[in-house]
Amino acid sequence: MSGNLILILGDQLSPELSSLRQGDRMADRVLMAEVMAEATYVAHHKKKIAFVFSAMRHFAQDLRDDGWRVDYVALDDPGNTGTLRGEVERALASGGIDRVLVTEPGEWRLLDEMSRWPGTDLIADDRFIADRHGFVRWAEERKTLRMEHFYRLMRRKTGLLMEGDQPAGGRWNFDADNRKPPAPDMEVPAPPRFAPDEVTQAVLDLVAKRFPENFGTLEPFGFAVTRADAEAALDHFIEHALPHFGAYQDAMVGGQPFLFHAVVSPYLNAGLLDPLEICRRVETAWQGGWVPLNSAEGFIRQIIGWREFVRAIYWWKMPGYERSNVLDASRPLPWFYWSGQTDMACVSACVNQTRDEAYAHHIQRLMVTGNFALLAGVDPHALHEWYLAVYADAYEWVELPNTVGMSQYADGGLLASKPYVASGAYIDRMSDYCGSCRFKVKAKSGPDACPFNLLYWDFIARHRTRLAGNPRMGQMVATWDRFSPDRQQQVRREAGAFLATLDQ
Ligand code: FAD
Ligand code: DLZ
Repeated sequence: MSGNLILILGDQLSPELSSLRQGDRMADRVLMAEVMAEATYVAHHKKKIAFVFSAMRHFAQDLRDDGWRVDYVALDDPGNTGTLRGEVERALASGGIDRVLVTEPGEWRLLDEMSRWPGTDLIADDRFIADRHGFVRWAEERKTLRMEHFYRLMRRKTGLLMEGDQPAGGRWNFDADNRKPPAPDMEVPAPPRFAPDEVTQAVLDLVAKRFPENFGTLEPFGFAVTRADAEAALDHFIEHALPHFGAYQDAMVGGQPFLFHAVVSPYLNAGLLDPLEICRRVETAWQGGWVPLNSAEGFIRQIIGWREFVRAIYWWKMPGYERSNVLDASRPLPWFYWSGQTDMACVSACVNQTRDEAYAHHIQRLMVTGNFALLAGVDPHALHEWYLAVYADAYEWVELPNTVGMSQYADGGLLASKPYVASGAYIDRMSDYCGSCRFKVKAKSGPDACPFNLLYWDFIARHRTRLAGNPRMGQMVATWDRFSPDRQQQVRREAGAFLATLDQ
C-alpha cells in the first residue's frame, strides 16, 4: 500500500496543521526529525533547542495517540543524516511513498530549498489571520505602510473587540492609557514554570552534551512543552497579569524579567497555541469584566496587529530584506551582547536575563539592546543573527522584520515611521536600571555621562540629513542644531571615544 509522507517541522506543532488536514491517518506517514542543520543554522540558545526538541517529541506522541503513524528521528539516532532533505530521502528510500506534503516553512531559506525538492507539495500555512499574498496587493496600493491601518482591517476581519462596524469603547487604540513607568509597590505575578518530565529531561541531557558551547543557561528549564501546559500558562496570564498588561507594557524592572507580559511567544510560534484562540479568550475576559479594555486591546493589537504585520512584510520583502542597511551601520556586535559584561546596568540586565531565560520583553529588546545597537551603528545583520539565536521565540519571519525594520530602521522606514532611538532619560523613566548604574543618567557629558545620552546626539548628528526629512524626528534635529558649536564638538568627541572602546 502506498501513501504520502507528511513532514512536520519544529515550529509546526499544531494538530490542525494544513498538511495534516490534507493527510490520511490510514495511508500516510508523518516524519519529524531533529537535525543538526536546523539546530546550528544560528547558534541557538540552549533553552531554545531544548524547548523545540522536547515540544517536538511530545507532539509526535500526541499524533500517535491520535492514530497517526509517526517516524521520529532523534538527534542522536544512528543514521541521522543531519538535514531535513536527508531525512526525507531516507524515508523515500524505504519505499511506498507517493508524495511529500509539507506545510510551508516559516523561513524563506527553507521554503526556497523545499520548493526545489522533487515530488513535494508545499501547502499554505493557514495558522495566521492575514493572507500574505493579499497583503502585498493591499501594501502596493499605498504610499506609506502603517501598522495601525492594517490592524483595523484585522479587527474588522476577526470581529475582535468590535461593536458592529465600530471599535469597542469608541477607539481603536488605547495606548494613551498605557506606557506607565513601574510603580514602586507593584506586585508582579510570576509566570508558571513546568517541571521537566522524563522526555524533557532526556532532551536537556542531549542539549547539555551536544551544545555545551552555545549561549545560555540550560537549567532550570521551566517552559511548557505541551499544548495543555501552554494553555495553562495562557490561563495564568489572563487571570493574573493581563489586567495590568496595558498599563505596564513598557515598564522594565531589574530582577523581574516577565512583569505583566504573557510569555507565550515560544508556544504561539511553535504552534502549541493558536493566535485567534488566544485573542478570543482575552476578549472573553474583557467581556466578563475581568480585564480593562486598554489591556485587552493592547494585547490583541500585538497579536493580530504587529505579529501579522511583521510576517506579511517578511514574506513581501524576502529575499533581500535580511541585507537591508540604509544607515550603512558596520560596527561588529559588541562582545557584551554575549557576556553581559558592561558597566551599562540596563544592557547588562537585559543580556543576563536573556542568557538565563531565553526571554526579554518587547521594550527590553527594542529600547535597550536594540536602541544601543542602533545608536552605536552596529551592523544590522550581525544583530539579526544575535536576536535569532538568543530568544526561545525566534524564527526569522518574526525576528527579522522586528530587528531590521522596527528596531534598526535599516529598511529606511518601511516598517517603522521613525528610528526607535532614545537617550538615557527614557530608560530611566521606564525602568529602575539607572539607580544602580555606574554611569549617571542625568550627566550629558563628561566621564560619568550615560553612553545613551552621548550616543543619542551623535546619532542625530551622523544622520542629520536623513532625519531632518522625517516629521517625527525634525524637532530633535532642530534641538541639535541649536546646540553651541562647542557643545556639539564635545558630544561628538566623547561619543567617539566611547565608541572606540567598543572596538577594543
Ligand atoms: P507580550 O508582550 O505578552 O505580547 C503578546 C504577544 O504579542 C507575543 O507573545 C507576541 O506573539 C505578540 N507580539 C508582541 N509584539 C510583537 C511584535 N513586535 N512582533 C510580533 N509579535 C509581537 N517576537 C517573536 O515572537 N519572535 C522574535 O524572534 C522576536 N524578535 C524580536 C526582536 C526585536 C529586536 C524586537 C524589538 C521584538 C521582537 N519580537 C519577537 C517581538 C516581541 O518582543 C515578542 O513577541 C515579545 O517580547 C514576546 O513576549 P511575550 O509573549 O511575553 O509578549
Ligand atoms: C528551531 C529548530 C531547531 C533548533 N531544530 C529543529 C529540528 O531539528 N527539526 C525541525 O524540524 N525544526 C527545528 N527547528 C525549527 C525550524 O528551524 C523551523 O521550522 C524553520 O526555521 C522554519 O521556521
